[in-house]
Amino acid sequence: MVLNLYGLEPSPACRTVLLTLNALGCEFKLKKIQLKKFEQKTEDFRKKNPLQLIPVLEDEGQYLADSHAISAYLVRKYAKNDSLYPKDFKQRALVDHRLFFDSGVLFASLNAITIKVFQENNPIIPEDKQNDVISGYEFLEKFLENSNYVAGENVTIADFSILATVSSLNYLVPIDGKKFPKVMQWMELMTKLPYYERGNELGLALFAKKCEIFLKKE
Ligand SMILES: N[C@@H](CCC(=O)N[C@@H](CS)C(=O)NCC(=O)O)C(=O)O
Repeated sequence: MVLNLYGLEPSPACRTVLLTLNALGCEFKLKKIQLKKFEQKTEDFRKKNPLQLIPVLEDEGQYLADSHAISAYLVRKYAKNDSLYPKDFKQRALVDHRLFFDSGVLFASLNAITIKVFQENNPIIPEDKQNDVISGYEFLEKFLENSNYVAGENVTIADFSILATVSSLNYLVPIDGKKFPKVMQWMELMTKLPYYERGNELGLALFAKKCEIFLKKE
């Protein structure tokens, strides 16, 4: 069964799903949705995701949206074991906490900046928006105080989503390695994953290039 992923590699939310798909070894086709051509705003795409955002996964004729929800679904349906999204209630509660932290805090702070920089074409990142990002880094540093990964001693989909977001944020509000050594260590650890290149690195390089172009305008 070939899955279709509607999205684009530079998009952090799409990279979360790319990490999950590659970690699971799922066969999939990337159906590119060009945001700069507003392909997510078409009537056809609205039928796939009423929120008109990428990524969207198509599996057996069903369309699923939101990178966190898609990743959880993929593990439940296709993983050989539950390590990426544990079935144990307490472990899962921790993973869910980190996923919601990404969605509600980290990704929200990224989105607030990318709207300004990419959509409004404004190269100046307001201080309050930078502070929101730094406060997100502070929480993440705390989460990593006593564990190698963001939700314990094993890699989970929470690492995928937070990595996709934070590695992108790093190009907009650089992470201070002296203040956030655990965050830096964890990011380095994540680059060792065998599916890191296909899941995050390639798309992140495109995202970095985009940041360079838009921020250079100052
Ligand atoms: N919570 C959603 C966020 C999705 C999202 O904001 N996607 C961005 C790309 S990273 C998008 O589609 N932006 C297009 C737009 O705002 O029109 C998820 O995790 O999938």
